[in-house]
Amino acid sequence: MIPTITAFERSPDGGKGLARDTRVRWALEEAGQPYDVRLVSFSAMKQAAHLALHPFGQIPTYEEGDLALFETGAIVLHIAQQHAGLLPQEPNARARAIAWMFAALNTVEPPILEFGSARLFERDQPWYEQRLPLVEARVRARLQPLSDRLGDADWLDGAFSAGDLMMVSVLLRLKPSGLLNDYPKLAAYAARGEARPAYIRAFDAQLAVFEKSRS
Ligand SMILES: N[C@@H](CCC(=O)N[C@@H](CS)C(=O)NCC(=O)O)C(=O)O
Repeated sequence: MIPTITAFERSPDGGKGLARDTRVRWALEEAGQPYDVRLVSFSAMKQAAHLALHPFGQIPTYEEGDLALFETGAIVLHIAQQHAGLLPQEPNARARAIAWMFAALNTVEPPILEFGSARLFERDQPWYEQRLPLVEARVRARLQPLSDRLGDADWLDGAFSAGDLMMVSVLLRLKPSGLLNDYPKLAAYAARGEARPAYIRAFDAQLAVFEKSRS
């Protein structure tokens, strides 16, 4: 059965891959699973039909037969559990890969989101210049240990997994700030993720939606 995901009709990032449908598309591409996309406007996301799929009125969602999911962690985990290639078979290695997914979403992404929001929405505030270094320090407090743990390895724990897919997706949110460049091992790690053919297909597909919305 071909799943259907939702994505922004017109992504606020201009198709730079930051909208979270990109990570779901990437997982589906890694799995070799075709998918359909339903585009939604900001107003449609807050209406009953979409709220039935996503209680917070956001994208992406994932529908497959009787199953409807929201939250990229749950969606990518579901895809990874159903298809080969995103999680190791060996039970302990599989559990560790899932731990990295949680680490990406639960430990690394929150300060990165806070930093991004501060840079985007708080510039006009009188306290912006004072607050930003505090928020940035919280991001750095995650990046340095992550870089130390990665070391010179290509991926976080053996072969590429859904844990790397999620971690790279989260790190890429830092691109506009340039902060990742202070951590060359992480910058190279994120670039390795971006160079994967499945990522490129996912990125191109979400960019094509944005470009079509402008024509
Ligand atoms: N934790 C959620 C976050 C979902 C999320 O923030 N989606 C954004 C797009 S990347 C969205 O729909 N924003 C519009 C809104 O919140 O109104 C996940 O990982 O799926």
